[in-house]
Amino acid sequence: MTIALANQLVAAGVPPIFLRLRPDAGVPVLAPEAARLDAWFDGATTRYHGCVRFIVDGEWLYGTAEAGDEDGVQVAAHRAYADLFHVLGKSASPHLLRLWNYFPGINADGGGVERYRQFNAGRQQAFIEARRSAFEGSPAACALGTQTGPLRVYFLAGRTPPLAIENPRQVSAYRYPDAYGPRSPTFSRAALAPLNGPRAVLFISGTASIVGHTNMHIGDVRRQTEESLANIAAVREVAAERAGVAFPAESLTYTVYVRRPADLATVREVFEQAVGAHTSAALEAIYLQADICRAELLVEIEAHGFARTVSPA
Ligand code: 3EB
Repeated sequence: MTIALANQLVAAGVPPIFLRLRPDAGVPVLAPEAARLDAWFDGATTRYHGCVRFIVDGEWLYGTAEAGDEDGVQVAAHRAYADLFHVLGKSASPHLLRLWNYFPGINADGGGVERYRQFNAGRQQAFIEARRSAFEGSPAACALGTQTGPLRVYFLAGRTPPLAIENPRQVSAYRYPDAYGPRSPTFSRAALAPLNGPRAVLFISGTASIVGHTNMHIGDVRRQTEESLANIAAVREVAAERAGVAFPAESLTYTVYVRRPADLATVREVFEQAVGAHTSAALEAIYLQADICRAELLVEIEAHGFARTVSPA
């Protein structure tokens, strides 16, 4: 996929990972091909509730919530999450694994409070009202800034609760101090879910250059990329302990968000050196232009992958 096409897709609100569920295999298959998502959502099985459209296959539920932010992004986030929790509450696949959040002006001022922080307030409130854990056990997620469009929240849920994984190098995001906003972000660093097989799927949340709760290497995109990859390595290691099987860097599928298009070559060089330039991880990674949720951050990397497990995750 070209970067220009990827940019158009994000601007259009299409998520950078396209899930295609195969009821026969019972496992989600992930690929970076936009056409697959379109084909998937074309099916007659699409259902609607409020601002959510979703499909189910007996195992997985995949949906999209869209909310305009005429009344501010806090209200939009609350509406999107309230509606998606309503859908999940009536579903046999109620357990969120992974969310992708996209909305414009993520670092812009929303009337005294940064819009990302307003988003966090609406999101956390909806989790609490739905009696979902807004802290330990939150789903994996990312939150990126688009150029235009409504808030779009894409979500994948399953029949069994995933195992939430944290990063020992980082303060859990749901425990960030309130210097980063009155309501903390609601996500875990990764979610690990068992599949038939026995197999497991690992979703690593958007991962940036944060150690503890502090932004590292301000202005230095090379070192920010290295720090993000060090954080992913730490999450992979915890996931490996929990699953009883390794998740090597080159076995994962990555989406790399770059704030400034001019940084692409540097980010790519660091990333490819880390995973191996000739690996499928390097060849299949997609790079997208997006604003990162803290103004100082220049790059964010997310990943997912599968492993054959010895013992159930
Ligand atoms: C961070 O670690 C960087 O608000 O859902 C990464 C992943 C980030 C998810 C979210 C935010 C989110 O805090 C930003």
